[in-house]
Amino acid sequence: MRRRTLLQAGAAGLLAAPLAEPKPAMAEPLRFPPGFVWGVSTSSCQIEGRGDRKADSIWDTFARIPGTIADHTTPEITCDSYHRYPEDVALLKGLGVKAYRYSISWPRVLPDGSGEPDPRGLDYYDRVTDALLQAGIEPWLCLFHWDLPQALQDRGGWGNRAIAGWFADYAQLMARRLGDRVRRWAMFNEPQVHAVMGHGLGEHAPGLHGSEPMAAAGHHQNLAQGRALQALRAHSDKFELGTVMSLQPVRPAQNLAADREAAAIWDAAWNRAYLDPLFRGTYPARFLPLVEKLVQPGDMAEIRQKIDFLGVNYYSPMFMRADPAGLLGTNWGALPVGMRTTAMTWGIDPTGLTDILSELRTQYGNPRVYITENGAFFREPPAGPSGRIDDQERIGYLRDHISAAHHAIAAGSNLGGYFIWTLVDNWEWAHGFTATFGLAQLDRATLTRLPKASYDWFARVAAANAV
Ligand code: IFM
Repeated sequence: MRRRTLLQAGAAGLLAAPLAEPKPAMAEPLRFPPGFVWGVSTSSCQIEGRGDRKADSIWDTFARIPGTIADHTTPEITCDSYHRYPEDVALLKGLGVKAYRYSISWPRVLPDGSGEPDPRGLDYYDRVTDALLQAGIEPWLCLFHWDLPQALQDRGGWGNRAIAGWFADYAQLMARRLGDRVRRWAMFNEPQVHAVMGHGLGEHAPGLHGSEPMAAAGHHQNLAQGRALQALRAHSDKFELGTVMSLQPVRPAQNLAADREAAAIWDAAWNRAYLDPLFRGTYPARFLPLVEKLVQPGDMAEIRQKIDFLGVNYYSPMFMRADPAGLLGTNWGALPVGMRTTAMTWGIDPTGLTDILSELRTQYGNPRVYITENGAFFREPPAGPSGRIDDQERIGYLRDHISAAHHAIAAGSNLGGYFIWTLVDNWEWAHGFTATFGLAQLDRATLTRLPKASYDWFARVAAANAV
């Protein structure tokens, strides 16, 4: 069992109260400012399947290692959106959302990571983008959601500083190809998760362990982001450029000096090692010693870029404890007594979202923010006579977080939209298909998409706020 799952599950088992009865869905959805963007997010590796892709990503390689994926599945088929994207677009249209965040599979368009593109990969993203536009849905394109070409991992991956140039070249290729139709570009999705889970704790691809690979992945992603932002800015002044981070309030598991310090270290490694370089051109003091050797003259100026938006992915707060044997002397701690959890054993706390938005407002200059992921996995009842899964717990979770977002706007946050994670149950990384976050269920045998009650509910929220 994985470290995060094990510790939080243990904690939840001992301390957390059983899930409370979900409240009924909002009868009158909250009103958001005109122009507020409602959307849904997905990622290439989790939905596309291989299709006719020639080259592996690091997740293909990782999933072949016995014991890495909970249900021993691989991303070979997932939702087969490579072939079935018209069904996804039809679902989006039925939802009434006006924005869709999806990502490019870097190895699909550049099998070697750099050099010669594969026209089939580029054609695929043309088709998806055109289908979205025809349906009246704005494409929000993310360049990197963890599926690095294996060919680049073989050259050192995020441990090799040269990757910053490879990434900027790849970004330019995509801008040349899709820049006439795509205006919103996110450079990265959750660089901290990729660095920590993939390069520090070994629970995600590429399965590396330790603070050194973690810090190198962090700094080189930051640098790559800075280079790509400059390249895309030079390409077009019409682009809206940003990036997406997983931001989580970090709290001490117990009110002990050692846990308070563990929380501060983890806050630096998880949140501020990505926010501070981008907005301030510095690393936080508690993270700096890890990257000092890697930072070359000029790096921080390249990383500190003006962005048009910050994407915030929010699910839960974190509770940390001191652990001399753990990464950076920290480890996940027990959740507060009575805190409800999702089936991921992640604590449910919508005020964590308002806390994050308030920090961005007060400490980082109140940037334009979009919540680019929020959602939940709960054990679901089987489909009822209507054929719909009645996922009231998900509806309750979404309603409470949308309501927290509404509070943040009232408090002055520059929040412009909210995207749900995710459209259809998909391949949830090391959890395989065992963790389902979709507004629609995936029938794994037929690959049919079956909307759940939350799909209808979210359609009503979007419709009530349509402008
Ligand atoms: O599925 C992931 C997604 O890829 C990144 N953010 C969190 C989601 C749920 O774990």
